[in-house]
Amino acid sequence: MSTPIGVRAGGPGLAQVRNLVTELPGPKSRALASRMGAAVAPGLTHPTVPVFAARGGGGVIVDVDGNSLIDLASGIAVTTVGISHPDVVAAVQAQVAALTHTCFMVTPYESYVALAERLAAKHPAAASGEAVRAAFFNSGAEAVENAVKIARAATGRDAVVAFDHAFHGRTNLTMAMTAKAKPYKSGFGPFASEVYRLPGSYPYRDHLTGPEAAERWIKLVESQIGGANLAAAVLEPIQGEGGFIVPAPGFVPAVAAWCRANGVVFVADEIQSGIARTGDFFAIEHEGVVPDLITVAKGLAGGMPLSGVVGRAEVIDRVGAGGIGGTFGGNPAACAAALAVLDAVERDDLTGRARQLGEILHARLGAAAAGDPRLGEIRGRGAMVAVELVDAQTGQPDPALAKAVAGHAIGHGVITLTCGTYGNVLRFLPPLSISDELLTEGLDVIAAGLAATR
Ligand code: PLZ
Repeated sequence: MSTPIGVRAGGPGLAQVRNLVTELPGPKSRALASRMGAAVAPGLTHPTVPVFAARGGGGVIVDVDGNSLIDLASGIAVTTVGISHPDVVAAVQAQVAALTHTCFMVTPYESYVALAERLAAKHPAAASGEAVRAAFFNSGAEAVENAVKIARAATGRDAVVAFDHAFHGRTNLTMAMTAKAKPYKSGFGPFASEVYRLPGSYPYRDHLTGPEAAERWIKLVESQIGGANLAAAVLEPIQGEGGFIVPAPGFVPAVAAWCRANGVVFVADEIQSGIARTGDFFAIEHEGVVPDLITVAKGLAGGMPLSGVVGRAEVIDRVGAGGIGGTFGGNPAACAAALAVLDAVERDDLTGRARQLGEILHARLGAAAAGDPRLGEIRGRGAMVAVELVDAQTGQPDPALAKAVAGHAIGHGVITLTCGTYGNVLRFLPPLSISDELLTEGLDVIAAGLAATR
């Protein structure tokens, strides 16, 4: 089993192979699942086959029974550099030994500042010499909340527009911005006001070109919200939970241009798509668009909780001292981890690696789709790829098939995720440290699962 050139697999001592020594879940996982059932809130999403993790690294998770599973989920795009990447582990260990916490707003420390500098340099606005600044928080939802606060303060306007199929989090404001009622919103209202939702671009289902979808969106904004009332448009450049929807070419640039012309803050929510995942550092780079604000989280700190807003100083500087922040935001250990992640991304060319993995994903899934009309569309960029599963006759979404294939996969030691408004999308977010062989083996299991359900 080879490790990709230049990529450190992480998880020292873990063989990068799938190796099943018990049925899945094994006896220890079953015992833990029963304790989980008694002690943990059932309102959390829980896997249909709960396999409890003990160790991990590279593309492998070793469970409590000693099974080695192939990781095609990265804990929802978090362990992009691999679980327990050695540089992340070393950086965190050194940082917690020196400083666990001071609160950046009480006694600042260098790692926070260094991370802000590094991320600012990666914001597309920095390329034209514009000043860019950053602020750090703990979760993705918190980053989105703060982006909206910044946009409202900067514009003096209230309205926020989000898109069909969007996911922005589970806090009150971000629930309002999230599209899907069940399980995310039903029973949890009332929601934050002045949040509007409009259709974006979903070429597989709306059959519109990018400019057509943008024209529809602009007309709706102008007639239903009013450009002068709109503080921010918040868009995932590739929608995550919503189904890995890649907008039609031209849609995002047209929306961004309209925002710029109308004084609306354009926010790219890169919480799932950012940090080298799509073959660029930010997915928005592919669109050639300079967003005002970018939200980051997930892959940023290699598994440590950290999120942030990175954006044009002209916008961010409009919030007065004390207006944003939080006790734990930008914790020293999380910032140290993120600096190690950025080093690994640059040193190991992880954007290039994401593109290589994307080629394997598209090739293997494309082969599975040949002669199988249930694979309606394979889409995504870099190592953020999904297949939308549909009924072969009607073309209607087939969530049962997605569930069956994901169930087959976990039963055979491959961890995947489903997503999509209709629950019919199988998504792949492998760690960028996975070997070609391990990814291919995982995708062979998916192909076998598809064949078994035919
Ligand atoms: N914005 C684009 O993808 C998190 C969580 C799924 P938090 N999505 C995965 C789930 O069931 O909770 C996400 C995202 C985008 C915001 C968020 C929210 O990030 O760190 O979960 O708050």
